[in-house]
Amino acid sequence: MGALLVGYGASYPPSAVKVSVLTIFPGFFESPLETSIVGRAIDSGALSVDLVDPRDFTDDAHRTVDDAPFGGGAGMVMKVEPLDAALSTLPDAHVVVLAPAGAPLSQTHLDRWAGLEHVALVCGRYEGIDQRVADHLADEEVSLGDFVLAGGEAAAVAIIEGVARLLPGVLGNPTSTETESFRDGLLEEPQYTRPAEYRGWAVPDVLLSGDHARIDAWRRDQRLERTRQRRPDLLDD
Ligand code: JET
Repeated sequence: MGALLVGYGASYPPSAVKVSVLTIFPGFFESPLETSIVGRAIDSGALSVDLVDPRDFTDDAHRTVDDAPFGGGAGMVMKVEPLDAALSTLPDAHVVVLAPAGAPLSQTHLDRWAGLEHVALVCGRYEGIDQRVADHLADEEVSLGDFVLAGGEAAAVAIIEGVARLLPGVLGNPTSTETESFRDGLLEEPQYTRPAEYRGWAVPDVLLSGDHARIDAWRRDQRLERTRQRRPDLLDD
């Protein structure tokens, strides 16, 4: 029996995550789901992605998913009924709304979602989604950062990729996700490859020295120094 565990570490069967994406633009996801890490995660069975179009949950001839905001104002708001009907088909999913007003997304969210069986990502378009979706149908509301996209789809792709690379067997080197930026709260050190000099731009000498103790010490110092310079907020706690 023990031999069956080879390659899976301590967990068997390996955990698989299903991500359902609620989007009125399912075509947006075609290339991202076929490419690189995400494509391999899907091919290997570690990840499945299911695209759910709220228009398929409308009951009018025009398949209406948006309407004018109560109280007036510019633009349109995504209606609650099609999103509620679509989410009703995913009763066990952990529901995440993508919106600029959400909590800032962090590696901690991705780590947590990579351990769930089913996550639903709700993509808003137009000026936003009726607030009752986030208030009554969602488990959390997250934002990629302090900027506004035309819709949640690009944020959903970022999240799918961030989750996919955490799933067992998806990345070649399993220790690299443990040593990288944010895992221990520091930025990564800079990396270089050949040539050792290009247009007069030299690679730091220490990296060519072959002295691994000095190289490790330099890397630790670089990580601390860049974090101090670029992201002092990461050192605050
Ligand atoms: C976003 C996500 O812009 C982002 O997401 C798309 C978006 C744009 C405008 C409104 C919107 O509404 C969602 C909502 O939920 C209650 O109103 C979503 C930027 N960072 N991360």
